[in-house]
Amino acid sequence: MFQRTYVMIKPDAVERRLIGRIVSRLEDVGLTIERMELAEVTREQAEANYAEHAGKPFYPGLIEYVTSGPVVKMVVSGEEAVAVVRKLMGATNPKDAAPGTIRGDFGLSLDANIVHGSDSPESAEREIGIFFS
Ligand code: IDP
Ligand code: MG
Repeated sequence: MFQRTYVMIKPDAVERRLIGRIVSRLEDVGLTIERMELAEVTREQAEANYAEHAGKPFYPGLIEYVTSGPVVKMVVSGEEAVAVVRKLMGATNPKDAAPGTIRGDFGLSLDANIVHGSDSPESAEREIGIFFS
């Protein structure tokens, strides 16, 4: 099914000059970058995006981290875009992410794990609304 998903290159990856290589991986499989913007995430946007994790021990640090510097916000589309992006990203913890995935190749830290991608079509529409309103 044709889908849109929300992808975000997190602050550490922007700082490490990884934008081009991450966008290339999305384009390499044939996904379309529909929108793309370098921007700061507001605290309100971060809290809305990660609402499901509110109350967890890592939540304050997660909000702090994602608002710590510029990110790249993207709307990405294509056949099964949500699952395809999740596959390209790899496991949440870069230490568990397979080689060849974005997190597996570029990351080592669970806190700073390079990239965000929506986990369902419903999350995607909600997150696109948060970041592109
Ligand atoms: P996901 O990004 O693969 O969907 P989620 O479980 O939704 O993973 O967690 C959201 C983000 O919160 C992760 O990408 C990671 O940055 C951070 N995170 C998740 N679990 C932990 C943890 O146990 N410690 C620190 N940060 C975490
Ligand atoms: Mg998630």
